[in-house]
Order: sequence, then C-alpha cells, then structure tokens
Amino acid sequence: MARKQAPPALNADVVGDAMMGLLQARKTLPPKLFYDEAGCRLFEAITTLPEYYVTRTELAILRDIGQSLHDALPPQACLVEYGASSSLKADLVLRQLNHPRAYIPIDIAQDALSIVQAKISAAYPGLAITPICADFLRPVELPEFTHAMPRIGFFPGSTIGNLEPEAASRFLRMTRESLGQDALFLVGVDLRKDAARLLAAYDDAQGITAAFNLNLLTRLNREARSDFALDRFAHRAIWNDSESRIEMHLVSLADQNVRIAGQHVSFAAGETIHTENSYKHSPEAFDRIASLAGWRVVRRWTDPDDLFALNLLAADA
Ligand code: AVJ
Repeated sequence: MARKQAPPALNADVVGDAMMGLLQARKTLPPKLFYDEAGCRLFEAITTLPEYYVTRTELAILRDIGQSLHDALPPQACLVEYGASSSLKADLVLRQLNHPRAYIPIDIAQDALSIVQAKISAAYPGLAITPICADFLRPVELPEFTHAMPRIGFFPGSTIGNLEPEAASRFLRMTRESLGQDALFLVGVDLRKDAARLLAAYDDAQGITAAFNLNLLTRLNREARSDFALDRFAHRAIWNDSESRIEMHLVSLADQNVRIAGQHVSFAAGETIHTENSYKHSPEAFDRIASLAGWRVVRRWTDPDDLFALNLLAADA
C-alpha cells in the first residue's frame, strides 16, 4: 500500500518567532532564524567571499596579537564563547591561554556545536568542554565546576552588531552578571567604514548573501508550513548612515498573500521584511555601549586598515 510521506514537523519556536515579527506593522524576522543547516552552510560560504572582509580580518588580528593576548589573559581560565559556530577563533584564543581549564561554547545550532566540540577536544585533550545549545541572548547558567575559575567571555565575529545599541548593552550587562567579578570579555566589533565597501560585503557578486537571506523563507516554508514564493521576494542591503548599520531586507516583488501556520499575511509590492541589522560602531560608540553595561574597554586591537576591532573588556568594580 502506498504511504504518504509524513510532512516535516512544525517547529513551534520557529513559528512563534516568525509570527511575532510578521504581524508587526513593519515586518521583521529575527536573524537567529538564518542558521538552519543550509543557512549555516551559506554563512560559512559568506565568510570566505572576497567582499566579506569581516571574518578574515578578525582571524588576522587574532593571529597577529598572539603574544599580547597571552599577556593580557589569566592562567587556568574558563573560556565562554557566545555564538560558537566554528572552532577556528576559539582555537586561536585557547592556544594563547596559559593552561586553559574549561571551554563553554554556546550556540543555537546543535550540529555546528558538536563539530566545534569534537575539534577542540581533539586539539586540547585535558580541557573540560561543556557545549550549551541555546540562544545566547537568554541568560545561561554556567556549569558549577567552572565557578572557581577565572572567566573569559568571547563574542567574536561582530555578532554584537546584530543588536541595537540598547540591546547590546543589555546583553553585555547580562554576561557581566553571568561571568562574574573580575571577568574579562573579548568582543569583536566591525568598525564604521565607507558605504560602498560595506554594501559590497552584504550584497556580493556571487549572490551568496542573497541566497542566505532568502533561505529564511525556504526554512519557514518547511518548518512553519508557509507558502512563500521564492521568486516573489528579493534580497536588498541598505546602508543606514544615521543608525550606523547595514540592514538586510527581503522585498516583496508584488502585492501578495502568504499563508503561514494557518494565518494569512499580506504584502504590498515593495514592502519589506527587515531580516537583519549589522551595526558598524566607531570605537567611541562601542566604549559607550560597554560602559553602560558595567564593562571598561581596557585594550583594543585593530588591523592596519582599521576595518575591525577586537576589544578586551574588564568588569568594572
Ligand atoms: C554573523 C551577524 C556577524 O552581520 O556580518 C553576514 C551575518 N549577514 N552577511 C554579519 C551576516 C550577512 C554576520 N554576523
């Protein structure tokens, strides 16, 4: 007897997050929805694009500052990484640490997290590794056994740029509480630069960023049983100078109705879904965000072209 294949399971979290954004007057979707399996792969491809200077610049800084990083960080520490989708950057920090004792990678993508765990545990046999699969914007309880260790937070990639300045301060305040007294925090921040360079980085010639943005709709079609027509939306990147951020949008190419989780959402031609902010902070703007959260920037390493800054924060007493 022919059997119908079961439809893919409805993902209640994804439906909830999507509806929350799509029912607003100005439609939005949260950037964490980018990172399903296909989205993680597309993001990996973005990080090696010629136009996307962010990842390669931060990696170059991390490689260049080895000795000063070593000198700035305490021995026997626990490294807590917020958004750990690749092991590359943590490896560059861990190799500068004097007898690191624990590594706690936190990420929303379980598959990526498992790979990170496998790679780091192979490279650092004595290190205690406790991966936590979670949205790092929510408070996370760090494992008991790390409580007596010096804590170093690590938030690379300029992921903090996804957050509006107030939300970035809120996040940093939360991590200050969770990392505790005397903690340090290494935060990667993409710097303000000319608009043409920024726009190219978020609208590359090969269309990988466009595919990454549109994959959100493919994901919703599968996990929220929506019926977005992929050829009726287009990728758009905008430089918003007054807010100092790149915005990614999905533009509706027609008047249309979309069904999602049993509801109808209508789009006018030209209307957009705002899918991501990527703030580009001046050093002063980031100092302020950090200080509002009870952190002080004690060190800032940049590349020769001042594209990117790796900031070392210390918890203010
Ligand atoms: C992972 C949030 C740092 O904002 O540059 C890359 C994501 N979006 N291309 C960024 C992203 C489009 C990226 N972050």
